[in-house]
Amino acid sequence: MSVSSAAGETIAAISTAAGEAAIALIRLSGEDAIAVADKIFRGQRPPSDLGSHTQHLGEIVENGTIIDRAMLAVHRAPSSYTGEDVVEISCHGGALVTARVLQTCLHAGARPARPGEFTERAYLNGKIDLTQAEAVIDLIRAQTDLALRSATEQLRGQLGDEFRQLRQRLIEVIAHVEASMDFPEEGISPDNTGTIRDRLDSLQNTIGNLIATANTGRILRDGLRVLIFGATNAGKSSLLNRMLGFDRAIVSEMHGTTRDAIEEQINLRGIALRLCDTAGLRVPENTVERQGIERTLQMLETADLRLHIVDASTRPPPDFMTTADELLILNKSDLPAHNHWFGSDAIRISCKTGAGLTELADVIYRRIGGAKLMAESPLAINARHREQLRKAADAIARGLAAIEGGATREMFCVDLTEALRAVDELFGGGDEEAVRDAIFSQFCIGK
Ligand SMILES: Nc1nc2c(ncn2[C@@H]2O[C@H](COP(=O)(O)OP(=O)(O)OP(=O)(O)O)[C@@H](O)[C@H]2O)c(=O)[nH]1
Ligand SMILES: [Mg+2]
Repeated sequence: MSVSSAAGETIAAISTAAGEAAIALIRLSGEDAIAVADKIFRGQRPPSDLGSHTQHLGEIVENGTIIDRAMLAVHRAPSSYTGEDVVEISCHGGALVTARVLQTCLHAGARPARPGEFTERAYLNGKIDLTQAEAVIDLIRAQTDLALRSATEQLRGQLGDEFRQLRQRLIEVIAHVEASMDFPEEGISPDNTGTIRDRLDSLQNTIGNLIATANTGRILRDGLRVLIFGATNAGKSSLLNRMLGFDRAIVSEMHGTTRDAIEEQINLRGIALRLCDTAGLRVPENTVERQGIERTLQMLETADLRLHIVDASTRPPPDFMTTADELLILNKSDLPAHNHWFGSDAIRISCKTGAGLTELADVIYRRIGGAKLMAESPLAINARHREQLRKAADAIARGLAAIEGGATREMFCVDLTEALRAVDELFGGGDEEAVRDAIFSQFCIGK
């Protein structure tokens, strides 16, 4: 695996979040990490004398001035997160003191790290593969137990292992065909055709199963988009506030209160929901309201689940309609229901009293297949993986068609090599730089 030309440079960053805290962590990585530490750390022994994976108390000093008392840990290459010499300084977590410690590192020869550069180096030095690097982002961003479990499994390399097995099987098929390539312009012998077809079918099956986890992966990483919509004054904003547990959206008896979509994330029994309140649907009274309503209609098309809220104490508007793919919710059950709703088996709630809200959560959980999501293997691919797997599947499909069409072995191998390239890119092979930039730019500085 190639090591970037910048890897020799020693980088430094504050790895903990900005703001006041008990401690902050400043990290150094690179050839001169320990030399930089020698210049700025005053302890019983200089960092260059300290054993790997040990931690020592001392002072961070610049030009004879003590900046902070701090703990310093040395992790020598290659047994470190990045695979390079790494020094970690745990200092007091004030914004100014942390910035000063970092500055001291920079004055002593380090340069500021780019977002994700520590993890990028771990990848470049072969400590982790790309799927594990992606798992680091997922882990940091995880909002639910399920997302956390999935990211942890991926970080352990489970998803990478699945991809590696796929790669191995593909290589075996290619090797099998190439072994009989004395006359590449010839077709594949009938003896071989059946075996190869079976193996490729089985590979397509595995790829199909992996691609099928993409939706779960999206839900884990981004949350399910749940849209609250309906006529004005139905209680949409009241429902958002109830489900969030605090007053996020303005509620009023005035029709057309909400003008813009308001999105908040909630955790429904381990599943992240991106709950969105929208502008109420009616004939708009002005351009602002029209825009709001247009936005609601657009969002309705992409939502994973639509919650259609109605005020059950009133007659529905003449153009009222509901479809089976949305969840009809009769709000204001604390008030006498209008005749129209008699006999309706839609779920009844009251955002005023809280009645029916637990049942609503049950219904939503069932609708989104919550139990199945929670029980599934936590391994789920992301959009980039899906793209690569699709490319591989398409190339294999072309290969299969080529066999049926009596193509030459050489032509057949071109398709399979293309499939292999797509699988390799899952780990970071192929168009390295572009893929890497896309992944590591999502990180925070210091990771
Ligand atoms: N009695 C009763 N009133 C409710 C209930 N839920 C909401 N309301 C009232 O209904 C009115 C409208 O509530 P909102 O939550 O602002 O309704 P909305 O659907 O967001 O309305 P727009 O933003 O205008 O589309 C407010 O006066 C709420 O207090 C309920 O369960 N019972
Ligand atoms: Mg509203």
